[in-house]
Amino acid sequence: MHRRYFPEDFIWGAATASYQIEGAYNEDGKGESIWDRFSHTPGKILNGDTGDVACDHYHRFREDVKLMKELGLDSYRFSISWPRVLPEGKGQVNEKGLDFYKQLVDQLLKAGIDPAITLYHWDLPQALQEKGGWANRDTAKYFVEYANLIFKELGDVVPLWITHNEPWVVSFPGHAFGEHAPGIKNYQTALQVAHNLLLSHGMAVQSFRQLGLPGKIGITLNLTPVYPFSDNEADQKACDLQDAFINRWFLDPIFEGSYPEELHQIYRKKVGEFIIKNDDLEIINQKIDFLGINYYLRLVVKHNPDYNIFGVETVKPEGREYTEMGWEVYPEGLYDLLIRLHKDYAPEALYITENGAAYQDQIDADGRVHDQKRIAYLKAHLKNAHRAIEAGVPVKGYYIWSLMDNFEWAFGYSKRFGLIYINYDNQQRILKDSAYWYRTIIAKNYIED
Ligand code: GBH
Repeated sequence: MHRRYFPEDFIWGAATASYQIEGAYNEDGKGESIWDRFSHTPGKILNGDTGDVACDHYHRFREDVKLMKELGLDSYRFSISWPRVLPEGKGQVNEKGLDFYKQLVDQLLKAGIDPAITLYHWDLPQALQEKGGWANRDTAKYFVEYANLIFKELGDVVPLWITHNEPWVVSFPGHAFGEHAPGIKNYQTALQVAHNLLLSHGMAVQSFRQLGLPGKIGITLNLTPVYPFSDNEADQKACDLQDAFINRWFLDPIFEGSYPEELHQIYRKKVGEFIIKNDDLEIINQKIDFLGINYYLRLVVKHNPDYNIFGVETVKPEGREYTEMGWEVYPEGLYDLLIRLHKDYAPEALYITENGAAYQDQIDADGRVHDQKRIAYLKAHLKNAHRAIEAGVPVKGYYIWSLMDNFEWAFGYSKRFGLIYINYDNQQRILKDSAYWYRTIIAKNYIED
């Protein structure tokens, strides 16, 4: 047995997002979000599920913080519901909504857990969607006003700030594929949305710097390493395009102040232009303190001219293990990704802000949830994060997705990612075996392999 020790100051965490756990969707003055609207639209979510109640975390956060403490978490990553604090998206502040987050932060600090706040994890105020949502450049301005409000309220005590979670998902599943709120299917809109999201990120970082706050600020991207199905030229080209689409379209502007030119050309030809104003790319290209990475799977792709605008088809390698989401378990991809990011972009620090897996969990006769597959998944990924650290990549922390089972977007409650099992009939929380396992890892600060 080989012990892989993590750095002394390594951050062990778990993550959630407001719409996925809070519930209380219309309480205490909260405004409607695009996810309220979307989930209340018949046919959009599996089984007609909604986040109306979810894990009822809004009412049970004290109990939940106790569980986090039991696990020994160093940090808890959660998001703020913009319409809970600004029901109209701008203007009038809902003090009760703000108060919820102040109390949550207070509880966390008392428990010795560092809050890590995501400002936007997809629940845009519906009132702003009525004005065009993220396709409207003004939304970037309102986002910064909202961010400033939160910075001023919590900036003294919160050490880690994430402007956006996965702008790729907001842009494409949300505005090109219609699978996520607001359910738009327009590729050109999606490109404008991606740009405005990036712009709002850059503007929020500028604001954060101006306020001179003590914490660190960055952004979280869903990054998926892409591998070619074969080494023939067409497949390699397909691989490169897919990588530009999902990874570099966001990494390049943030770290280099430019969009990948080859893909931009294709978009110009096949989709149309989106509006980039004078110094937008300079604004997007702000120095960030860290890059947040959400890693779940890899993609294997091949060239297929009939497939999509890039002529790229995703294939599922045979004989591999897949999670309940149908995502390939490929822990080595995390190592490859970290090495690549360090080499190509060299962020000052990296946090794995999400990693985890959905499996079909059940409560056994002994009242416990024996989620061995999840433990194996997490352990294998931690091993690869550790290999990257050994190779010199500044990985500073690791957050499991998710602290608890929750509303898995278009899949509703059918997919369970949690360390903590939620019985949605009675809101009972049950620590899965993976939660006990994680507790020992945190306490020891090493894994064995
Ligand atoms: C994250 O999204 C979210 O941040 C979180 O809220 C969510 O609950 C969690 O993960 C689990 O889904 O689409 O087949 O081409 C992850 C979204 C999923 C986006 C995989 C990229 C690439 C594979 N990512 N996807 S595919």
